[in-house]
Amino acid sequence: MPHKNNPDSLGHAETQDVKRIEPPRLYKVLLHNDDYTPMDFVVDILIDIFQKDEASAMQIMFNVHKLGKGLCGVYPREIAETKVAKVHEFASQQEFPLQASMEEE
Ligand code: TYC
Repeated sequence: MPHKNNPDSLGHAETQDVKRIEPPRLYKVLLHNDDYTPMDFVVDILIDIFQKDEASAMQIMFNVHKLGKGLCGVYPREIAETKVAKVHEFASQQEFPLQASMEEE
């Protein structure tokens, strides 16, 4: 069977009906500083949820601590939403006020 967008066996092209696939929109996930969440807990969050190694996790945590917020990673929408929800779930289980947010790149 000739494909719709390819020439058939006689070399005739049928009407072009090309649907270009848009690249997925990407979202930054940010972590926000607060005065109560322990540094070790933030480092664990970065390792467990954002798959950072210990050195990168420490660097991001100190960056957030000093500057107020910091980038944890960039992901398609559903993955970013899941990571934000996990941060809030793990933090509230321990009654820490840690906040994450996402913004489109
Ligand atoms: N500022 C917190 C403290 O001094 C540590 C901290 C770092 C909290 C990063 C949140 O996203 C955060 N214990």
